[in-house]
Amino acid sequence: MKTFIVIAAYNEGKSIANVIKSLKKEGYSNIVVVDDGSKDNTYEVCKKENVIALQHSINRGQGAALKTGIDYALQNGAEIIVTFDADGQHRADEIKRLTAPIEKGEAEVTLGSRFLDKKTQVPFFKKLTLKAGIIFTRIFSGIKLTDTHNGFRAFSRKAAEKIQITQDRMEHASEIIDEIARKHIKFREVPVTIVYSEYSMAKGQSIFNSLKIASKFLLHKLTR
Ligand SMILES: Nc1nc2c(ncn2[C@@H]2O[C@H](COP(=O)(O)OP(=O)(O)O)[C@@H](O)[C@H]2O)c(=O)[nH]1
Ligand SMILES: [Mg+2]
Repeated sequence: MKTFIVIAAYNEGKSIANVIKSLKKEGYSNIVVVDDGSKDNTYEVCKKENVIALQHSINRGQGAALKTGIDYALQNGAEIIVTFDADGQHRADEIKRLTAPIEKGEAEVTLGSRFLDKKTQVPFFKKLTLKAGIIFTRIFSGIKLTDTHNGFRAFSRKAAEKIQITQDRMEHASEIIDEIARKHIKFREVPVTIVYSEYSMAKGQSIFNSLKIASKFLLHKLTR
């Protein structure tokens, strides 16, 4: 099935080339990188690596960038869309785990979970925030998951058309799960490994930021 890999990238000039190479090595050729107004050379690196490089002229956030990439993939005949991080935290050789259940028609969406097996060593404070996110999602979206803020997912074309991403920044992660619950979209969690490198840890979301993201999502949900 025609699979598109959609990557939102903000100031990832140091890692994006290796991420693209790892995807090509696994045989993926429909790679869409949305450079979200980066201040570094992310866009130039993507051009050089010969992938579909889209660009926001200002920084709008990961949600907005994924929406741009997903819309592009849908317009260009994608049957499966995979969202993948630009900072090297996801593994290209695990994409098949996410796409297989969709290809077999067993799920419309697959969600990567770093807590389904013991392979990922999650740093203590990150684990605390992620576990709080799981409880938060259970309460406010009524959906029981083992990992709610994992950007490694796959959507069937139909699911990607149904799920509306309106939240420009990190709140989109909660919104996607909320949409799955509200629209009764058939999903499955799949074990994935998240790589914690010094680079990705230095750039990743802080606990303070997570609280901000949670309150912004709630405000949106309650005023919808
Ligand atoms: N398009 C876009 N992508 C972003 C932005 N901030 C982060 N990202 C990307 O989103 C992915 C995950 O972000 P990150 O900060 O590492 O989140 P964490 O891994 O959950 O702590 C990475 O690929 C980043 O490049 C942004 O403002 N715009
Ligand atoms: Mg990260």
